[in-house]
Amino acid sequence: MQQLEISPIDFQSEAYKDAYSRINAIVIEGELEANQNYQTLAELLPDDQEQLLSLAKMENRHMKGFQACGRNLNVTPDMDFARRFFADLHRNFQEAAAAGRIVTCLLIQSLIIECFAISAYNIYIPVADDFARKITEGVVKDEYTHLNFGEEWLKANFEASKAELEEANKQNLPLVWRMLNEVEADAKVLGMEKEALVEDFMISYGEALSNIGFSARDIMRMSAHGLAAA
Ligand code: PL3
Ligand code: FE2
Ligand code: FE2
Repeated sequence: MQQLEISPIDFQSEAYKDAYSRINAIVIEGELEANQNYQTLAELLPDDQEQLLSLAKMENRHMKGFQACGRNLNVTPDMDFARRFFADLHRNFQEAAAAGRIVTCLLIQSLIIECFAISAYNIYIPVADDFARKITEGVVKDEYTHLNFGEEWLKANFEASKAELEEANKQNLPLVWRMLNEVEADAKVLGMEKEALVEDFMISYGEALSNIGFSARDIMRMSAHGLAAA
């Protein structure tokens, strides 16, 4: 028996395609930078080089998948917008890498960016077009393994990393709230609510901090950084 699916989203409307040109670009740029960040981490962590290079390769596949999603909807991603969107987080990662601050690099890429991606992709999947949904479902599975890499490394080095993690969280978490505000209007056009994104992010990020070894009290304090401004 065939079932009729009534979708309120018109994937070919000008409004949808306009919003998609920015969201799609953000995701493509995010995957590209993630690819570069894992290559950098592979240099900083020679013991884990092989694994990190394999994560970098996965990010490259993700980028290609999302480029195909844009093409499928006849949308040209606004890459200039996306580079500006990531500029602060990108600069913080590069400065940390140049100074050999591995803990900060892992917090930015494997915790913050991966949790941001996981929440965005999970919220996107139910409202995506069929083509993009299949791609995104495959991608989000990989992102959990990337988050897990960061969690495991930071857990194994928790006492030595704690102070740097707190400082890196303080510097970078406010950027996430600002970025969420910047995508709020476009995300809504795609059927994604900011409240759902924030909630999902908080859950993933809080769980990650807990797995690494932070107490519930630490997590509350750390997650609230910069939130007041959001
Ligand atoms: C690392 O593996 C991935 C980095 C990507 C970061 C993406 C952040 C996305 C925020 C934008 C919210 C809308 C998502 C729409 C999903 C296609
Ligand atoms: Fe990815
Ligand atoms: Fe990832």
